[in-house]
This record gives sequence, structure tokens and C-alpha cells, in this order.
Amino acid sequence: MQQFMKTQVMKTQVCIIGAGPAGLLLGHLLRAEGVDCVVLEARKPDYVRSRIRAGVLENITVSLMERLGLDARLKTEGLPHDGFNLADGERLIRIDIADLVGQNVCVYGQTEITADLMDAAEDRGLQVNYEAESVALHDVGGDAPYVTYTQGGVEQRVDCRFIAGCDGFHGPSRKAIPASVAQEFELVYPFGWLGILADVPPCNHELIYANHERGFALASMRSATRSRYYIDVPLTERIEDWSDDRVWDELAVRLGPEAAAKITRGPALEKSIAPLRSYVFAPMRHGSLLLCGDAAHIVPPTGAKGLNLAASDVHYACAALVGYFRSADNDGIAAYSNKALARVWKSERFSWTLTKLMHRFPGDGPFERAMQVAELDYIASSRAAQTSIAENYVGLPV
Ligand code: RFL
Ligand code: PHB
Repeated sequence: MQQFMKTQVMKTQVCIIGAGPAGLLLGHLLRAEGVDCVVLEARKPDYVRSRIRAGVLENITVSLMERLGLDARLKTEGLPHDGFNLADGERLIRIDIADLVGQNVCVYGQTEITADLMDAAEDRGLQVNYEAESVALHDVGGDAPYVTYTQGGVEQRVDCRFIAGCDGFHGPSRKAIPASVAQEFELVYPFGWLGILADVPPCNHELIYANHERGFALASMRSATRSRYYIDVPLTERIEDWSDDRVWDELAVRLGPEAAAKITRGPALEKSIAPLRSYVFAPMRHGSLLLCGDAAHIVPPTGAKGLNLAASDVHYACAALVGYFRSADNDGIAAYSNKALARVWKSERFSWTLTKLMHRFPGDGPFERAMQVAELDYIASSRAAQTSIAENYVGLPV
């Protein structure tokens, strides 16, 4: 006998797809403003918690956590950084962001932000449905969109007024916008970043971005006892070929003798290679679907902007949605895409510029290298140039 499984239907105001930082932040902000929402996430909670990614927070990200009252751990464990360094051979250029623009950045892992948001979800009445399979968006061009998925073998349907696509670069949301109205801008870089996380003290109290003849290196951290380092590698490299020792040896060469003398080696807690890409999808809204974060754009990690852009998108999206539900004001929704994209493009520019300045590209010759040296000379000698870098690094106004 054939079994008929009934589709379970729920109604909400905003259906959020993806429980990364964008989706969780938006969900919490909407709940705090009294807007009904549900978050659908493809993965298990443990998987979401364990993703190691960003480490540097701009003010916008910190201020959203503050606004939610979820910044207790960030305040005690986050490391305020007043500057960072650009290294080229023997030379170390310190960008004193506190002196130049009177602000700082906060070193606090994306993993911790995600944990803080996940841990508070139940208390704040934020419903997150994990292991949602085959999520599909329907009727996004109209006023009554809906989302279907299956969970534990049961078909589910969410009827809503808006869908927030916070499902990262590979999620289904962006693909629900018809190609006829969309534009894509993309640059794929000929290298990836190999990252290593280890429970060892950092080699320097501030970040060092190094341009060495063997390639790029970044010394970063998560705490006084946990370090995060990166080197760039050709896309053809396989992580299996990079023993921990080989990574530490390469870092020591690229970061230079002074930093190398202070590197403490240790077993990798995590080691992986991530490709680098610049990507923008426009528009960021179509009908009742708003895209936020990596679902709409990707930056190379050199400027530490990916997570922070997700936060600024969410800030704009939340204001637009609250305006709609509180005051029937559609202007914020109509303006969302242009507003978000204006900031996205500036972060794309900064991330691309810093990537070009600090990496050796295959095919580059003496002219391109001379341009890097001239640019670094200019930065070293010009407060105006340093101020521009600092202003972008701490994050442009929202
Ligand atoms: P996320 O974090 O990718 O989250 C998307 C969520 O959507 C879920 N999902 C689905 N859910 C339901 N149905 C589906 N079909 C789904 N498909 C996907 C996913 O499981 C996931 O939970 O996107 P979000 O929220 O927009 O956040 C963006 C940030 O995660 C990202 O920009 C940064 O991590 C980028 N990034 C960095 N950004 C920085 O600001 N500073 C950094 O130092 C930095 N380092 C990095 C990075 C990204 C990296 N990778 C691997 C992409 C280092 C790495 C290695
Ligand atoms: C990190 O700590 O993971 C990190 C810091 C700065 C970047 C990229 C990644 O630009």
C-alpha cells in the first residue's frame, strides 16, 4: 500500500536560508525587533560550529553583537588591535590604525561569533531548523514566496512574506534570481591560501601581512595561546603534501628572520587550502528575496572583509524588513540592493588592491614588482596613504 506523507506547512514573516553568521545575525536582529522568522540550515549544528574562518572584526560586526547584548565573551576574550603590519623583505610598515583614524579592530574568531549566536538562539526564541535538505525557493518575484525542504524524511513548506538568502556562495538562493535580471562580476586568483591553526602563542602581538619572493604569508591569531597563519600556494597544491613541518618552514622563510625567531611550532588543529576569488552578484534583491553575505559576494581574505560585509548587509536588510513590517514602508526594501552594493564594491576594491600589493602573481615580471615596491615605499612615507588603508581596514561607515 502506498504511504502518503502530508506536507507540514508553517507561516512566518521572514524565512532565512543558512545559519552562518549572516543568517544567525539577521535572525537574532529580527527577533529582537519583534519580526517573526525561521532559519533553515542544511548542516548539523556541530558542523556549523566547527568551521574555521575569519578572525578580524570591524566595528559594524562588534556593534551588532553589542546591540543584541551578545557581546559578553567578545568583550572579555576579543583582542583589540590598534595596528597591523605590512612586511616586504627587511622592511616592516606599521599601520597605526588607532592613531590614524581613532578606531581599532577586534580579533575574535568567526567560530566564536557563531557559537555565541547559536547558544543564544533558544533563549531568544530564534528557531533554527538544522539538517534541512533540498531547500528550494518558490515565487520569489511576487508577494507570497515560499520555501520547501525535507527534514527527517518529512516534506516541509514555509509560507512567508520575504526570504533572506544567507546560504553562502554555494547555496540555492542566488540561483533563484532569473539570469535575465542578474549580472555577475568575477575574478578568480591563480593561488589559494593554505591556513594552519595551532595552540601556540602568536609570533607577534599584531598581524603581519608579508610579501616575500617565495610568496605571501600572514601571521594572525585567535588568542594569546592560539595562532592562525596562512601562506599562498598554487591551486594545484594538495593539502596532503603539506606536513605541519613544511608549513612552519615556509612561514619562517616568508615572514623573515625577526618573526621567524619568535614562531612557536605546534601540531595543526586545522589545515586547509581555500581558493581566492572576487565576486559580486547584482542585484542583491529580486522581488521578495534579499541576498546577504557570501550568497551575493566573495572577497579574497587579504582585507579581512568577508564576515564584516555579511554583517553590514544584515544591518541594511534588518532595517529594511523592520521598516516594512512596522510601518508598511517599502522604501528600505526597494533601496536595499543599491545601498548594500555601494559598500560591497568599496570592500571589493580594498581587498583586491591589498591582494595585488602583497602577492607575487605568476606571470608578473620586474615591472609589476617595481610597482609593488613603489606602492609600499609610498605607503611607508605617506600618512595620507596609511590613513586610507587604516580607514578601509577598520571598515567604512554603514
Ligand atoms: P557562510 O558562512 O558560508 O554560511 C552560509 C550557511 O548557509 C548554509 N547553506 C545552506 N542552508 C540550507 N540549504 C542550503 N542548500 C544551503 N547551502 C548552504 C551553509 O551550510 C552555511 O551554514 O556565509 P555567510 O553567513 O554569508 O558568512 C560569510 C562568511 O562566512 C565569510 O565571508 C568569511 O568566512 C570569509 N572569510 C573571511 N572573512 C573575513 O572577514 N575575514 C577572514 O579572515 C576570513 N577568512 C574566510 C576566511 C572564508 C574562508 N573560506 C573557507 C570560505 C578564511 C576561509 C578559509
Ligand atoms: C585570520 O585570522 O583568519 C585572518 C586575519 C586577517 C585576514 C585574513 C584572515 O586578512
